[in-house]
Amino acid sequence: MARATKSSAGEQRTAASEGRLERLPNVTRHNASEAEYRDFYRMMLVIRRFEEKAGQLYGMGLIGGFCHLYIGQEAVVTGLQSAITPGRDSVVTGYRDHGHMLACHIDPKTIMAELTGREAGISRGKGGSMHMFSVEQGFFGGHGIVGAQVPIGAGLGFAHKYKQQVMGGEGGVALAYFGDGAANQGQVYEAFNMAELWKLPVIFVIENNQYAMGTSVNRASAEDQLYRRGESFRIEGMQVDGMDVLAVRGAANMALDWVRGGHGPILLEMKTYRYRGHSMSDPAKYRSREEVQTMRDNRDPIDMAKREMLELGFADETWFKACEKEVKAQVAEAADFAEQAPEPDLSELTTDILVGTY
Ligand SMILES: Cc1ncc(C[n+]2csc(CCOP(=O)(O)OP(=O)(O)O)c2C)c(N)n1
Ligand SMILES: [Mg+2]
Repeated sequence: MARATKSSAGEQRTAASEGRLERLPNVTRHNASEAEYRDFYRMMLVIRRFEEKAGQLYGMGLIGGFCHLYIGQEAVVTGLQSAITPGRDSVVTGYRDHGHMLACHIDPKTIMAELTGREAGISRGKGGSMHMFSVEQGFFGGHGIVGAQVPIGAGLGFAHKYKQQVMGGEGGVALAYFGDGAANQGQVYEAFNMAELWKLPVIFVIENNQYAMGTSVNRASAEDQLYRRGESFRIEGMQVDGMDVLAVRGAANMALDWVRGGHGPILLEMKTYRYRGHSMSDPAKYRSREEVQTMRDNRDPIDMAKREMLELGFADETWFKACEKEVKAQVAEAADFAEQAPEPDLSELTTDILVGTY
């Protein structure tokens, strides 16, 4: 049923008469070609193997500070970012950011070198896992403050709209990713309000991996159907199987049509799961091993894609073996580079630092 809303003049308007969605649409899975599906598979595998290697380097003491791995969530960034244009559209996320960068086609060598604190790293070795940036590829971080990236995402959306409308540029769309825990942060809702009021081209993506550190979403959220969190700002939401790369890409297609059509922001709740602890130092006592194993066995995004590709005849075992070999070699090359690259010179301690005086 159409939702009735009140205009400022008081007369009844319907969602349809305002050009708004009549109801939450069902997500149509993307009808991938063989080449697309192979690319999606390869990207998910690059992220998985990169993160496993990062975990190993952390264990060897080569990575210091915090390190939050993305293993299990690969289908989310792969499906979404395959639909955007790096450099024209923009991406912003929290601290679990390696996968987002890889899906922005940023060189794995510069990401791994950043993790190991080397000068060749994308933040010259001074940002580490949580603080990376690439204006060229439209990647705006990498943020350690939970939820802080959401207003930044609204700001990016504002910049896209401004550049298009005032400067005659091509426009673009901002993807602002945040977690189920971050979805309870106050600033998220200030950003929602402005984004809808100004009809900004922003796709808000909640990566609901079921936990915020050790707290499950049901324990922390009064409304745990997170796709509904935009309702009081009139932001439409869709809930998506975030373990199914074609469902994610299908949602991305619909969301991009919506925001590029000038309707303002949209909210996507990606139901996903992280296999590893919150960060490398998390003993993960808040959930059972069986819970994680069941997800791995039944809902793994990479295994599910492989099964479907085999069924469709899009690839055979020989192709999967060759893909594995190629991806492992790429990740090994990134790790070797990161281990061998020099650390920043001591003089770098005082560069790119904002010093305030009072
Ligand atoms: C403002 C703020 N509060 C608390 C923290 C500590 N903290 C870091 S990550 C995190 C959990 C966030 O969980 P979620 O948003 O679900 O993202 P996920 O780690 O699952 O990707 C918390 C509370 C922080 N970094 N910033
Ligand atoms: Mg979470």
